[in-house]
Amino acid sequence: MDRLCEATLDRLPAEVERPTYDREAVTTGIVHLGIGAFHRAHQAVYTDRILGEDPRWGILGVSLRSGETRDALSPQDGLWTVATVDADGARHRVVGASTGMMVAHEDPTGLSIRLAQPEVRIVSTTVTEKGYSHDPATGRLNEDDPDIRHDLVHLERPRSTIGTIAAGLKRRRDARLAPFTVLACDNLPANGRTLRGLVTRFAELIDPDFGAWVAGEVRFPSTMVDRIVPATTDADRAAISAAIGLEDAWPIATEPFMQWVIEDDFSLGRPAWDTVGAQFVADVAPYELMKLRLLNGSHSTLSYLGHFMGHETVAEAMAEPALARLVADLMTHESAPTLPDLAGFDVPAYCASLIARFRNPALRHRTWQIAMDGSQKLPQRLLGTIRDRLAAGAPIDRLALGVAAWMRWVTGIDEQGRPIDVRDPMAARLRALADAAGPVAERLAPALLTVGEVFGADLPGDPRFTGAVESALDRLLRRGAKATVEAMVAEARR
Ligand code: CS2
Repeated sequence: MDRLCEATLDRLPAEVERPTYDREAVTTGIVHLGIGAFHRAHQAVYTDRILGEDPRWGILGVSLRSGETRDALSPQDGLWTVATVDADGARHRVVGASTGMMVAHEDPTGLSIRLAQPEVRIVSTTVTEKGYSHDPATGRLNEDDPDIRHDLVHLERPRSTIGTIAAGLKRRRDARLAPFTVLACDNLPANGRTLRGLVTRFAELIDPDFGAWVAGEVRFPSTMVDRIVPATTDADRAAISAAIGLEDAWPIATEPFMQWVIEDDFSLGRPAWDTVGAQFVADVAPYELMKLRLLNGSHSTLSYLGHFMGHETVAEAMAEPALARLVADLMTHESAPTLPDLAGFDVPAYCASLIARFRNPALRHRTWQIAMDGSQKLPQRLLGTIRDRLAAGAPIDRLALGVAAWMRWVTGIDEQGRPIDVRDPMAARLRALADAAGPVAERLAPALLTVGEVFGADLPGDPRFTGAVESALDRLLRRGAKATVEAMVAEARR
């Protein structure tokens, strides 16, 4: 089978969407850090849709870790397929928004020089929650992070996301060029404000005047991003290549739904993403809370519990009646009441749409993938909701069960005594705490609650929280996830 590339584009079946603009005319207006599947199925698709009208916004994609994406897409002239799949079948779009790819650690200096080029007006990020060298509980820069410490001394060849952004900004400042806008596109609370704080603090540590310039001159709009994009499997590659009649080594299978809400705060302009489905607003916060708490908080809870029940995918977990009920009740009775009033927004309908999205039978979204990096996810997905519920004197039983399920997860042993491949920046530390405590809730919960980077100082001191988590963990350890969930759902029905 021939490879997808510029020369074979005209052999695509008529029903496959492809770039209708002249890719040769596209210039690089955006440098994106973190060219994983989510970015290539989300921001790159929105951007691909506007390049015919405005070719200034091509994307230079930067991998911060490995060269596999660059190596897979270079033979394809930076083209990839996004397959939108659901019960009705699959629709395909070949995306051409890439103007090139770099691997940061191969040429960190070259990358910062690239960021300083005047045509680059936006630097965006999808580096996942663990890519910000921050303390998840406070959002503050982790100044002990090895890459941060390296970059503070060797800013000419940065390793971290924060250092890379700061290096590009410093080159622009030194060259008296206006700064690019920094556009955070990760699932962090107030992601733009959080990233502004991190880059400003880093810059201050380099030079207080540089820090003041970043704080005063650089724009960091916040965004809410949403599209469920599972890691691509070999089965996806085979199905998508067969559907388009060409080999695509690096395609993506995703859901039909996509949403992007962006604060309209750009110093050097921005693509007209609102003409292709994105929304520009003055304040993203309500949209972000809604999404992080209703979608992501439910995702994490059902993934830990579902995995313990033996379900490999979200759709399989949602086929478990008691778990589906628990997730719906978590959204409706514990998370939704903490949301600010979004004028005219139909929260019950949104929750119903989330349940339908989770049930998508065509998406093999692994519970193990969502369970990853829980130490970086829990604060914005469950703990913020818990704080608001406690402040309102409201129950947190289902939220606490989600926290307890994470605690069981980080022990690294499942209900059959088999090892769990726990991926988390704090995995070793969490495992050591769990091993020292042993599989007894009254010791295990307090041990894990000592991790201040996750739980902060307030929650471990609140007996309503510690009691609810310890009780839920005890039930999980003694009775297992399935019996615990079924009992909680039955109690709620009485
Ligand atoms: C998921 C998210 O992997 C995870 O943690 O909860 O990637 C989720 O699929 C997206 O936020 C949906 O927009």
